[in-house]
Amino acid sequence: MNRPVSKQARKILLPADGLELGPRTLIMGVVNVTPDSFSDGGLFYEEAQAVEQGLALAEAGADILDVGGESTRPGSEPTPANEEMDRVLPVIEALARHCSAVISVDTYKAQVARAAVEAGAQIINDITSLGGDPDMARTAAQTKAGLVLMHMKGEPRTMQADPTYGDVVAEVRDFLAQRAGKALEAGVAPEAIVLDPGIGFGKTLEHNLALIRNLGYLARLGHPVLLGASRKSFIGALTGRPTPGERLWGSVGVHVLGAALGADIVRVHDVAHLKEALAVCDAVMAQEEHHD
Ligand code: PMM
Repeated sequence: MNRPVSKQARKILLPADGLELGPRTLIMGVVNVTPDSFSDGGLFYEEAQAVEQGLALAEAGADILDVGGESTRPGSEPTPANEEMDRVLPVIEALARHCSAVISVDTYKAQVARAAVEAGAQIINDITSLGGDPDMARTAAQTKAGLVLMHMKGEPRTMQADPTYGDVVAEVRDFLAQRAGKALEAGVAPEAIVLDPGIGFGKTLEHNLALIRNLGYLARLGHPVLLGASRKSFIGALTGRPTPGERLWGSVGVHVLGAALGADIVRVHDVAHLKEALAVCDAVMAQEEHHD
């Protein structure tokens, strides 16, 4: 395996300093301020609990905290923007004040994204890749926030109803290349864009596995790559763990492998265990590979 192209030293441009990328894989810790997320639904719905959770993840070594106020689990319904802002803005403000991790907001609504950046977020994590709100590309450009573009087929309400692709790896890559082009046209800096294959979003087990195996192929588009596979159901299918909270070891395994295959950032619920696993993985992957 060649050293992944994505692990070269570079920066993601953000409103403040920017985020250094390189051989060390960055960890994005998940802070869901929702009553119904698949993985931790309701656990951190209260503001104080969500802030406490974010601070604990930062303490455990998260580089980024991803704060979300709308569940995107399969079958879920959209949350009104006002309600989403009531959930996420106080949490973002508190985390930005009390810890040094970069804050990202998991939203596809431009209005929520703009308010979140004003509250201290520096990255917009848009699971619709600019498809959910016509104003999102302009908002990302104007705020100068980092922008995660994620692939999803369909929408959360219906996405797991028999997703089909010709060549899933090529289709996801082409989709993300096209959406990155749309962001660039709107004035987003190329160095602000991160690409994510969207594990579990309109994908079968086989689709997810093919996308993870080919993270390096996605990385060759030239943007940093994010992998979010934490506790997802394909891990349950492979390990025989029906409960999301019991999928820790499968999650650690897939993110270590993803890091070796080219992910620059991994989005997870359990930071401490993965931090140690990645320290080992990154040290090995930083070595020269011999070719005879
Ligand atoms: N997965 C979830 C939510 N947001 N954002 C990105 N960029 N990538 C993901 O894979 C992703 C995401 C669903 O998981 P959660 O409900 O446990 O947060």
